Amino acid sequence: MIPTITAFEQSPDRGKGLARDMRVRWALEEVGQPYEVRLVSFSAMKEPAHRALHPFGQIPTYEEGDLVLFESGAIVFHIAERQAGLMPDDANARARAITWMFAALNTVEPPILELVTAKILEGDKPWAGERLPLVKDRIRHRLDDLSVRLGDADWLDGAFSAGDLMMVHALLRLRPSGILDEYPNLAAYVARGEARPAFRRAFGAQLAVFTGKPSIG
Ligand code: GTB
Repeated sequence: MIPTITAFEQSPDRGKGLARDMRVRWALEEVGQPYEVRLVSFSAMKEPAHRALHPFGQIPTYEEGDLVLFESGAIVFHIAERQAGLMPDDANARARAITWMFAALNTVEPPILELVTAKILEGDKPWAGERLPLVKDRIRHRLDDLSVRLGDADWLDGAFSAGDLMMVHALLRLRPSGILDEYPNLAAYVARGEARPAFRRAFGAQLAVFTGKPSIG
């Protein structure tokens, strides 16, 4: 069965792969699962029809027959559980890959999102200048540890997994800040993720929504 996902009709990043449907597209590409995309406007997202799929009125969602999912982490996990390519066969290695998915979403991504909030939503507040360095330091605190753990390995725990997919995508959001480049091994890790053919296909498909023509980014 071909699943359908939802994505921004007009992404604020102009299709540069930062919106979270990118994670789902990338996972589907990694496992070789064709999919369809339904584009939704910001207003349609808040309508009852979309809220029936996503209680918070957001993208991405995932529909496969009777199954409806929201939350990019849950969707990627579902894809990785059912199809080969994103989870190791060994039970303990699978558990560790899942751990890295949670680490990406619960430990590494939150301070990165705080930076986005501090810059974009709160950048004009009188206290923004004082808050920004604190937020950046909280990110560095996480990246210091992540960088040590990754060391000179290609991926976080053996072969590329759904854990790397989530981590690379969370880190991508940091690139404009310059903080990622303070960690050459993490910058190289993200670049390795972006170089994967499945990433390129997913990126091209997301960009094509904005440009109106197929592209591989
Ligand atoms: N925890 C949820 C998940 O992981 O699926 C979060 C989903 C979420 O934040 N969705 C956002 C959304 O629907 C799009 S991805 N926002 C509309 C709304 O809440 O009304 C977040 C996002 C948006 C834009 C960019 N960008 O342009 O750079 C990057 C990421």
